Amino acid sequence: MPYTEHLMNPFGIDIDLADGAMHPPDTHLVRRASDMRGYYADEAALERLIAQQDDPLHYEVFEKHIPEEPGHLLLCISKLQPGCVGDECFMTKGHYHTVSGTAEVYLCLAGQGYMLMKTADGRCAAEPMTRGRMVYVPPHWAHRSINTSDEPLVSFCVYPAEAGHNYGDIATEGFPKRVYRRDRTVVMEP
Ligand code: PAN
Ligand code: ZN
Repeated sequence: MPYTEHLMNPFGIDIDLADGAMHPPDTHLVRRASDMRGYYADEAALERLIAQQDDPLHYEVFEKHIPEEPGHLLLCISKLQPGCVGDECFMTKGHYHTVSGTAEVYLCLAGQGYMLMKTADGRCAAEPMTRGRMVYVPPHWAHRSINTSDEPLVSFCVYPAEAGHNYGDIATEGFPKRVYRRDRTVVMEP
């Protein structure tokens, strides 16, 4: 098929670098505290948060519609709220890519935290995230953002369009480390 038959038109979008809003996004994915059952160490603390704060917003992903086909790049804004479940810092679920040999670039626009990464064979790495810092997630590394600050952790993410998201393996395996805030000190354990 000649490429002209499925040619996509170029486009631009505006991104508010301070608050992470994309104008306009095509899809807006919302994760609430109740979507995070099974991810935090202190399950009772998560249930208290859900009950006392009416199931608060946990994180959002703003995306553009781009074909999920090799050659394209998917892009999104990831915005993770500040807070703790017990004393464990708010985090995203985390995932491997379904096509696990696909990488991802995260450019942190606001906030502070970590990109926690692990491989299926047990390696673990944590890269600090702060405004202006880029984190490269190589192929085969599961990845999760963790917010250690008092403001939203906002990142711009780009990855191959065929990557897909595998949440199941991380939901089962977990990550080898957790990040806590105790007396305003950030602690990574074990
Ligand atoms: C990101 C993540 C986003 C939300 O766009 O999807 O930060 O985190 P979870 O997907 O773990 O819920 C990305 O890594 N895309 O591939
Ligand atoms: Zn990813």
